[in-house]
Amino acid sequence: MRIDILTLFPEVFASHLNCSIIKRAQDEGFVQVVITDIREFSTDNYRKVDDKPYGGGPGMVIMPGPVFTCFEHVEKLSPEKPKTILLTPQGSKFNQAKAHELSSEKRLILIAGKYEGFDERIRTGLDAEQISIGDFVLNGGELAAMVIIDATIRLIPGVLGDDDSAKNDSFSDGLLEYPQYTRPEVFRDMKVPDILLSGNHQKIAEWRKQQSLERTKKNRPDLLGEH
Ligand code: 6GU
Repeated sequence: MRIDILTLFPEVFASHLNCSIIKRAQDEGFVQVVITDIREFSTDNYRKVDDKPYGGGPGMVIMPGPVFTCFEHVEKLSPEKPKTILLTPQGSKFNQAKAHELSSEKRLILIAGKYEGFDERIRTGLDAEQISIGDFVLNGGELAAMVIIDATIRLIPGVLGDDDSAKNDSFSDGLLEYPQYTRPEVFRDMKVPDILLSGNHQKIAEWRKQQSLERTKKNRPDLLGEH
């Protein structure tokens, strides 16, 4: 998969992309992530990319020119037709199902903007899906883009060493993950549940399912359709 990110803050991506699983996925050729600075496509002497909103009001709005030129430049860098995503708090909410959907794409282009917003023609003129990562406002779409690529890359077959480790994740069956334990058996008077030491795999599977259900009911009743 090729992922292009269009951003006004290219430097914020470096540390995360050079970490653990994402780094390995790139080194092993599962994914190529390319960052492009929208500001490089400003036609203004001062490299300006935003301006005051028509009709008045606070803040600045990202102009369509630099974003369209940047997008058209990046699109031509690879022959695959991309799926384009615009990061915005007005988009539809990202979740694990969407991560699975994106993980099977050959090519993604993610466009991150500032919170005051994009000129509406960026939404309507580019064939982009608008995605939000939750009901809160970030200063820019960069962290949202990182959340989306992190969740997506780990679902590309082969990226996680053990193919099963994504299957047991929270949300993969619509429930939160069950409790996990490792050594020691007793830590500060807190004991590992006997059932996990029993060696009875069927009983363990039933216990885990039950724990998943209880945890989901308590913390996320919305996932069970209970509000
Ligand atoms: Cl995608 N962008 C911004 N600026 N804020 C957000 C978001 C995106 N998702 C949730 N909050």
